[in-house]
Amino acid sequence: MPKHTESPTPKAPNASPAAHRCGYVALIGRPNAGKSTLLNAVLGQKVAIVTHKPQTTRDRLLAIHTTPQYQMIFLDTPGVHRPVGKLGRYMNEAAYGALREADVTVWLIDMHDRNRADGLTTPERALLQRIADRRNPVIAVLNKIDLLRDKQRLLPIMAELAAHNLGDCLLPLSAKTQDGLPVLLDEIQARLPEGPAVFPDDIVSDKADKYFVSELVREAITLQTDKEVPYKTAVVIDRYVEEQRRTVIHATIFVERDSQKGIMIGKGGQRLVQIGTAARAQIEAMLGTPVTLHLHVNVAPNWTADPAKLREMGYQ
Ligand SMILES: Nc1nc2c(ncn2[C@@H]2O[C@H](COP(=O)(O)OP(=O)(O)OP(=O)(O)O)[C@@H](O)[C@H]2O)c(=O)[nH]1
Ligand SMILES: [Mg+2]
Repeated sequence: MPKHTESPTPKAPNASPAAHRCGYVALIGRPNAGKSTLLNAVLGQKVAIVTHKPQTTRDRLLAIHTTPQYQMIFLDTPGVHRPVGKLGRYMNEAAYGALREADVTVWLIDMHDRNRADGLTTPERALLQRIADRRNPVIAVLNKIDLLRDKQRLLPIMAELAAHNLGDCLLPLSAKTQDGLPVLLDEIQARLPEGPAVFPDDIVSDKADKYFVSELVREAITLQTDKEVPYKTAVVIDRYVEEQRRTVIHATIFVERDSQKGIMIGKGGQRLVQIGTAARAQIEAMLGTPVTLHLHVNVAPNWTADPAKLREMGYQ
């Protein structure tokens, strides 16, 4: 998670050399394709939470990779999926919005998707239509090649993408091992518009520490609960006090039903303690200070279906 997370004010255009490039890069794909893993790999630090479960990312996350030659403003997005309720639609819209905004689209395709026969899956074909409708450059990343024993399996997908005019840049890659990452950065750079940096070079994200804290709690919950619980959970930071040598944080975990609250707390409060311990370790690593983390669990009936409640949970 980034050390510099104050909300940045975009810089006024400056007198960078003409060859300097800057632009928005959307990371788009189905849930679990590896978008957030790729973002963290590019930035060399944990900015986005990652789990093995689909629909981990809930909202658009802006994160910035700056070098002397270029500034890439990445938009990590929720995986495009068949939406359930208002939250699902909100998540898809966040992805489509980033797609519209971006100068370059990086489409991640999960080569380890169990639903794949040959070529693209049916949901990927639906996404292809959306992506192909855009005029901006598209880089198709065939991700998780570290898990792919038979590299021939890349070929039908490459042929299908080429048949839809998306064959300009097809990159087999592993976000996990970072195999192929330098080539990807070169290809993105080549497609960015020329222009000066938009953000100061020490800014990594447009989100404040509080946001990353709530995400790290949600990551711990997603890893330690099952079935529908992670998908019905939101985390809201109630108090955030930076003392001289310690950060004291109070957060409320919202679920939709009493039964989910019971699961979250666990027998004798054990699961909540485990969630708190895991989250605190991550938060301390991010903030670089000791942390006291107080977690409370509350029921907000049907919050994933209610636009006003979604806003209260920070999804707006
Ligand atoms: N083996 C392997 N696993 C990967 C790779 N990239 C991502 N993963 C794993 O795939 C899972 C999903 O990764 P995420 O980065 O959360 O995927 P995402 O596209 O952001 O998913 P959503 O936020 O749900 O849309 C995690 O368990 C990652 O560790 C890869 O290149 N190789
Ligand atoms: Mg993600």
